[in-house]
Amino acid sequence: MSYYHTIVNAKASGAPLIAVLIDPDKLTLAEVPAFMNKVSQTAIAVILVGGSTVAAGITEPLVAAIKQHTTKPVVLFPGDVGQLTNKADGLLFLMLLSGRNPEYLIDQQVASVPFLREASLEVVSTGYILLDGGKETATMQVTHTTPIPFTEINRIKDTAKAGEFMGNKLMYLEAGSGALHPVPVEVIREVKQDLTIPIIVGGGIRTEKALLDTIKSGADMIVIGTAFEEDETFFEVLQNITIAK
Ligand code: 1GP
Repeated sequence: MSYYHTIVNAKASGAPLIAVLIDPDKLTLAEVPAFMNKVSQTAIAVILVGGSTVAAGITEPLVAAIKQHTTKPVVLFPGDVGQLTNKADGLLFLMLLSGRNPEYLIDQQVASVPFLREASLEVVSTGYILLDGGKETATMQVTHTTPIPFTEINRIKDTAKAGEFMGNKLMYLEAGSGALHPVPVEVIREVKQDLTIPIIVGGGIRTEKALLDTIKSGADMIVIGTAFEEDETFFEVLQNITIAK
């Protein structure tokens, strides 16, 4: 099934998906089998691959290795056009709506077209809103943009709604990789009420409570990266919780 429809179905059913984010800069090829063995024992439904500063050429062999260990959709979450590979199943076609840098609003997207035109990836238009999770992140440094504070709820909502009006099919609320504070429940709830498209939430979710709060607040897909990188026992948290809003 299309990964996009898997997310749409999750929204309809009220049982959000959990996605693991694998950063090609942090997981080596040799570590893939053991890591994917852990993933297979959990309710993780989607595997995202990407990062802000990944060297060209290392994403493709990593995705190929991951695909040897899973039938779950592997979806690119790229920081730039150099991370594209047709070995994956899909692509979050991101626009950095919180920023005002044309490089990440249109230039990278145009540059990707010659590759994507020939590729078989499922490409899904995704608004990407960087929020201030309390820590300077690589995304901020690379994109030269500033995140929106959690307190500016109307600005967050208006940005997300503008993305929906412009045709985004998914909206990603991002507190930043390794954020000190994940996206607050109130922010997710407000955006959720205002949009018809599914909402992805990630950044700084590293405790069971943060995960449960994010589930209850109405996120349709929850992305976790750092928690698994730093402490693989976090996989056990996933085994023990009921994933329903
Ligand atoms: C980052 O939202 C993802 O782009 C995941 O964040 O690494 O903090 O889990 P963490």
